[in-house]
Amino acid sequence: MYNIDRFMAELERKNPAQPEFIQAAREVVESVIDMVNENPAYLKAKILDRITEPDRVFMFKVEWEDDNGDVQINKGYRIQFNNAIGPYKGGLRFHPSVTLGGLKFLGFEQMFKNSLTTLPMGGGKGGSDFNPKGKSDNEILRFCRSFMTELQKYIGPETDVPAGDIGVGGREIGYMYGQYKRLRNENTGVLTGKGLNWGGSLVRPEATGFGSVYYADEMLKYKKDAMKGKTIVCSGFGNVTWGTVIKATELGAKIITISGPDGYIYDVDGVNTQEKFDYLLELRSSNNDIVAPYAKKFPNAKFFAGKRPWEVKADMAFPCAIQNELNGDDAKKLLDNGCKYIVETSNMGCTPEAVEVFLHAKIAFAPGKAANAGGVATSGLEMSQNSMKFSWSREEVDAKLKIIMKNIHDAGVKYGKEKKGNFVNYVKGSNIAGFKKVADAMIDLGY
Ligand code: 2IT
Repeated sequence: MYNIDRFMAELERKNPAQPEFIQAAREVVESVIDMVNENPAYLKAKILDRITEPDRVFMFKVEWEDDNGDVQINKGYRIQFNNAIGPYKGGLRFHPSVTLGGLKFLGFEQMFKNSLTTLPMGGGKGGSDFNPKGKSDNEILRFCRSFMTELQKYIGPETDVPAGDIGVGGREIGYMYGQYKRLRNENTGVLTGKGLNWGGSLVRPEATGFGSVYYADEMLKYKKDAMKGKTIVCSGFGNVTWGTVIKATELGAKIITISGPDGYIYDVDGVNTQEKFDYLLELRSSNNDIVAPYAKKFPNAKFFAGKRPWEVKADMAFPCAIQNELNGDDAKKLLDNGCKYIVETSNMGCTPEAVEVFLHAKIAFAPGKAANAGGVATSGLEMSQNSMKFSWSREEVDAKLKIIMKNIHDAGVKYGKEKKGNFVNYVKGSNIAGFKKVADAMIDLGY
């Protein structure tokens, strides 16, 4: 029998100074421990011990030359967490906050998220502490080349398929894919998020945000409610936020905030025109990592320096930026202001205290590993198209994404609906559904 306190103490002892990994693991273990303790096969297999240990971790040096001719040195990582249900799959994050422990949390989450998508993908994650902020296009090119020169030793279309994450978009994927081809002389789906002209899939750039809104739509329908007319506070201003505002606007909701590391924008008119959608992409590709210029461009919008958008009154909240961006006090503020739905679109965007506030208040809370799975699901669809050497239409990919998000939602209801009343604990439900498939596969495969 597993005892949660003993198990977590041992996990912390074995993984010192990795608070985000421990946070992610604790949430999953809390959700599944009763199910594990009731299943002799899981206990015999020591499933919790095995599933919390990554298969392997690569750490490497990335040397590159900046525009002044100076040599720069960064850390590079790839974590192959678990491949029980398919090749390792997950993004690459380029951000100064990247550490081994941070990537282990992301790889761990990715394993269950990928399981939820219903597609055959294992869990992986990687990246670098490289900071794209202020870098020239040539510097980004040289960094990506050097990064891939080492990474290519560990990946492959049937082994491990990286993609983008924070700081890694179409441009970076292009530079890395170019280097992979130069070194290996092969055209394969070794990365996803590729450009449309060189093996990418329609809808992949929008997919994380679209998927999150499709998931939210299912959650609302389940409560006999609808997106139409809802006001939404959203954080971030990158790729994920962009997809979210486009789809939420299409479904008749109004996004009134976006944010950056410098503060947030309150746009009373809504972030709801093609000009504003396009401007988000412009802000991102400027590499300045600030959102303030939005208020200059659209004078009805106001910029609040150094603050987060959770103080603004709205019906729904979509954290779309980074882990632990919404804490317990923010959660209370949202509830005091009448917010009814929280759709965690960033990975582990809410602290455990915030999640506790939402669940205690029996508010509909969609956890990131379920709500944001549309990105990697569409990566999975990109892999399928690459394998077939064929491309689906926008409508075909979008229809598949929609079905996948509905299935992920329904799995959360199946395992998370409380026996009494109508409340669905999507955290517990999604953790159990994601875990079960990986754990059962691990047992089938032996050790
Ligand atoms: O967090 C994520 O799911 C991603 N960054 C997307 C990963 C992928 O392989 O598309």
